Amino acid sequence: MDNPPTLFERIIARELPSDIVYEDERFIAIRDIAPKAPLHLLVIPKQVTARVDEITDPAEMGELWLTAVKVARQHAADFRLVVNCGAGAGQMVFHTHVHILAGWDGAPESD
Ligand code: DGP
Repeated sequence: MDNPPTLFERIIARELPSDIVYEDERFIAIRDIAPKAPLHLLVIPKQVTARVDEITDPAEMGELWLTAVKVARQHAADFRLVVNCGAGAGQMVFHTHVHILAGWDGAPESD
């Protein structure tokens, strides 16, 4: 049986609203609903994997990171890219995505 669509698939299908800042054939980028930085975007592959460690094709992984960098550079000169992989690392939505965090006034507090 097919898995039910993920939250992000429903956003990609426009079944749920979101603030889309970028889209191409293979990726979408949206503003995070609960921003943890002045700029907080999510770059989401349209091809679903639950976790980033399920991506085994180097080209697919490279494209994800290159797209994240491209979208980040459209919004900020300096930025942080974060992927939470697994519930123990804070992942809540099990559809792989890269967080773009930026826009601090000076450097963020390190953690
Ligand atoms: P993670 O914990 O890495 O799985 O990150 C999931 C992120 O998704 C979290 O920062 C909040 C965000 N998020 C959850 N639900 C929605 C939603 O309905 N819309 C948007 N734009 N973001 C969401």
